[in-house]
Amino acid sequence: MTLQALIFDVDGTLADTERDGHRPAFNAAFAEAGMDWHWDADLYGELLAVTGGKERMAFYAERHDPTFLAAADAETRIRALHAAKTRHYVDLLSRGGIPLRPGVVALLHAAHAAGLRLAIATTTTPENVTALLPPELMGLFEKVGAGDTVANKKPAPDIYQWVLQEMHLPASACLAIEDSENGLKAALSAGLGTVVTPCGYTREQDFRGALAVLPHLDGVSPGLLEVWCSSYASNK
Ligand code: XBP
Ligand code: MG
Repeated sequence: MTLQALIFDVDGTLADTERDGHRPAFNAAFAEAGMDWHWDADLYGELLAVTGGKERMAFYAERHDPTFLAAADAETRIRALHAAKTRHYVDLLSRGGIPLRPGVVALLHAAHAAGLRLAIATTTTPENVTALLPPELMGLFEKVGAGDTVANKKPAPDIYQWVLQEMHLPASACLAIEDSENGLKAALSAGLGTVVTPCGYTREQDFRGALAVLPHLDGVSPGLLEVWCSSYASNK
């Protein structure tokens, strides 16, 4: 089937946001709440095994601060910490904290000009997407599947399935663009051909099953994506 749409992951794919964006925002929320949690760059790499900020905090607490989780108000505290983290993250982005990765802007414009439909499938909170992308790029996306839109975050296929349903498209007419193994698993489980462009934290991960693994999106054209989409369909 001909390629009709591209579905983009956000964190790591559109911008390398984890180490110098999400991580300091979590740490600022912990400090503001008077907690002694601090996630250094190595520890944060391990915590990325779990997608979703609230889920990541619960995962950390399970291992490093079980008494936190045993308290009756643990869930409320995680929600409050997450709201504070989102505020810090959005603030950091509004100060121009994180640039988009090479080739992203050109590919989005070229794909749109070529008549491809565009969507987002991410684990992050919707406000974080709007804060990262300038309005002229945000306006290119027809659907934004983000955060708690679905119950199960990546590597579950749910967010991709939600986007496909919203766009009334079969997986065979779309390609996913991802940066991580969890993201690749989610997209493949939804039946999507997937191109991976690893970022700082994900370079050593297992990308078996990807149509291509690229250092960046610079030079990637809609025509090339169309070729990969057809090869995925014919090899299925
Ligand atoms: C990235 C994530 C997110 C962010 C934090 O997912 O795993 O959890 O690290 O976002 P993706 P929130 O690469 O699919 O965009 O704190 O807003 O959950
Ligand atoms: Mg990602």
